[in-house]
Amino acid sequence: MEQLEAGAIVDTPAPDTSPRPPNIVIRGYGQYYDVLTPEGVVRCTVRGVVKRARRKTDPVAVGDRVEITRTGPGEGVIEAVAPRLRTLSRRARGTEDVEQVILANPDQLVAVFAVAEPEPHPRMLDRFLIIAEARGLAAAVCVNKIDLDPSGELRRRFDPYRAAGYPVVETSAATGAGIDDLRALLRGKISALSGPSGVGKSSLINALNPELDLRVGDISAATGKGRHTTTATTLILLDDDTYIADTPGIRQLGFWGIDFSRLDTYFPEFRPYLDQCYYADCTHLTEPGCAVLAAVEAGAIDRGRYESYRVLRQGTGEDR
Ligand SMILES: Nc1nc2c(ncn2[C@@H]2O[C@H](COP(=O)(O)OP(=O)(O)O)[C@@H](O)[C@H]2O)c(=O)[nH]1
Ligand SMILES: [Mg+2]
Ligand SMILES: [Zn+2]
Repeated sequence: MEQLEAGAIVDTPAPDTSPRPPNIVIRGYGQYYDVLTPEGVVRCTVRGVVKRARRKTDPVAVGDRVEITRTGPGEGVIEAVAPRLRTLSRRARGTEDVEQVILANPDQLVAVFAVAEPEPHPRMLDRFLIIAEARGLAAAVCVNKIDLDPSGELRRRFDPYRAAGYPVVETSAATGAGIDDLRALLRGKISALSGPSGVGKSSLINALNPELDLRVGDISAATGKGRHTTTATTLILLDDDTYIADTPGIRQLGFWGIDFSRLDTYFPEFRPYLDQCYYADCTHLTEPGCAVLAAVEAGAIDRGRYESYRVLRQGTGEDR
């Protein structure tokens, strides 16, 4: 019983005031995890009791705060995992109900899109933001490749996100424009940088910390794990208490565990209208007296954002 307590990971979120072990898991390699400690990186195995404590989730994930025992120079064992405050996760392949944690304890999700090359899909951005909202994660938008938008016209597609209340930073990894704004957004937090392939996530991480030299255009270089990289996450220490992770795109994240009946609350700009609809259980699809539909008509809610809501609210299975 004593031992089980030590290894246990509990489901109840810990209050933010609980002491957090300083050691953080930054990378996983099968049976091994690299744990960043105040004295450097320690490669750890995991005590059996930690693995047995929970079978419906990864016992240890990148971003977990852990207690370790040292067993030799640069080597140790993970003895306990602190309760996770939040997770960015998906359903483990080939299972119905096992959580695969992409990143434990993220403070925010930064959705990275490019003004062009590749052409941005705002409806895809909406999906990232919904995943963040549903998990209680703060979200922000990074609009990269602004060097490809000399007139400033292309980036206006992201105006609705500012209007919805999301921080929006505009960057160019190529010229260095806006990198300080991005650095300020990230400061003191654990951020998941997520977005479609090719938008410049690796380039941005390099621009933030040129010593890293992640190979641009090659996801595997960021994780050193070859082909299995869509799910592997590496946490990169940028600065004191500032970490970033290059996390997979939306298809890999998926909508697992999201309650679509609460979808309207995942659109921050809908919230002021939600208690003004005529019907208390309004779905905001066709009902008369719907305050959300009225706001769309009046131009107070962006039509594209509403369209994302409509498609996901009506949709089932494949559409989602
Ligand atoms: N013009 C321009 N190209 C960029 C910028 N950032 C990245 N790229 C290019 O976009 C391509 C994809 O970048 P990468 O960082 O690998 O994207 P990732 O897949 O999101 O990690 C590479 O050819 C980069 O050189 C930028 O700010 N401006
Ligand atoms: Mg990359
Ligand atoms: Zn309504």
